[in-house]
Amino acid sequence: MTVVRDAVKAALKAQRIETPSWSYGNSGTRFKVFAQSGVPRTPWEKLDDASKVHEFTGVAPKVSLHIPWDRVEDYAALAAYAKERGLELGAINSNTFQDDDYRLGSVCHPDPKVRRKAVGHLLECVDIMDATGSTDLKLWFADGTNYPGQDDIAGRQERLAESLAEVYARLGEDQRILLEYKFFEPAFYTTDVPDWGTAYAHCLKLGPKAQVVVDTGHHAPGTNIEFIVALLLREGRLGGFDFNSRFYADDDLMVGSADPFQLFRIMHEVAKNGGLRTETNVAFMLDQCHNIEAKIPAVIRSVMNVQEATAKALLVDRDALTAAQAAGDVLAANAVLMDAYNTDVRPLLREVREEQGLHPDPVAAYAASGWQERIASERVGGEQAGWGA
Ligand code: PSV
Ligand code: MN
Ligand code: MN
Repeated sequence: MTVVRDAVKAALKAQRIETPSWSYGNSGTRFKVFAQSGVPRTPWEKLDDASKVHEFTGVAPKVSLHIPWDRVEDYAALAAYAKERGLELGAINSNTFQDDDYRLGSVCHPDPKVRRKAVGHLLECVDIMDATGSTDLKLWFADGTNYPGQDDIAGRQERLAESLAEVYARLGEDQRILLEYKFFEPAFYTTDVPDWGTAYAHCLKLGPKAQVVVDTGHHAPGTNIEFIVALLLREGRLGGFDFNSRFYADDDLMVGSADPFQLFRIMHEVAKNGGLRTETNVAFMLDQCHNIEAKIPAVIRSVMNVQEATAKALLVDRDALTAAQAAGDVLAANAVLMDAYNTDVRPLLREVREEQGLHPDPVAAYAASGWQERIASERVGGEQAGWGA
């Protein structure tokens, strides 16, 4: 039992969770953005906030950037700034959805000039990766159509494939494309990368440096996400996660808040199928917006939620599970999973943190650190970062 516990602790200490720069900025719905005090005004300040999440959790050293929201003159300097704070720059997220030119799409647009502009942006993102040392180019396309007949469905797939191939050819040795899917929004009739199957088909054509990203908020209600995870891992094409919670659509709420059991089921498939091994290179990223709650504590809480689900997944008695499955003992197999899920892993995680020299309660430690008060008083003037900045 101690051996198991030690192995679980070691796996928890080794796990890395990447936080998104946009979770630190102001965000909202199409109805209202509620500005908060102390919100970063620049990518540099977003890194300062991310460093607090890492300081108190010990497992969040990577930060995803979004271009052009995090545009700076000197990306190498931004990477150096991150390094000074114990951070690394993670995935570079492209943005081909905020220009007027993209009304009918970006890489799937019927006009070659618009496709050229979109591909140009993606290539620029790879240049930025060269400067920051980032290995992951995360692509999410808002492309699709609203009305039957609006455009040629297969033709758009062809344009997508051509655009992706050009970007793939530009990747360096250690760089990869993480292709994200979403079943609808902003397009409502067809979406050009609506599901894991479409993303997987494109990745297969591209080659081994293209993998699928599973954003947990991007599925139709009732979709069995853990099945997708198991399948992609088996095929070597699970590049990573964009973790968040949803009740309805792309809600981007804190991961593990709406359905912690689903998160556990996902992490069980990850753990069981080798997804926690460093060499499998699954990026555990958050993709969240904190519209009404305090941002840094929400990111800390989210990291902890992923850790709790991971700990429970690691506690699954695999031998007992395999034996029950082989014996066709449905109830016993299910009970093994439920036992792990119903375990209170918070004491174990407190121990893990103490062994790493951290405060056992990251949320309390952050609250006591005075950082929130400091940024609220110091970050005055200038424009707070938000969606699109
Ligand atoms: C839009 O749906 C989205 O939420 C995608 O999940 C991307 O990962 C994210 O925006 C950042 O571009
Ligand atoms: Mn996402
Ligand atoms: Mn999304």
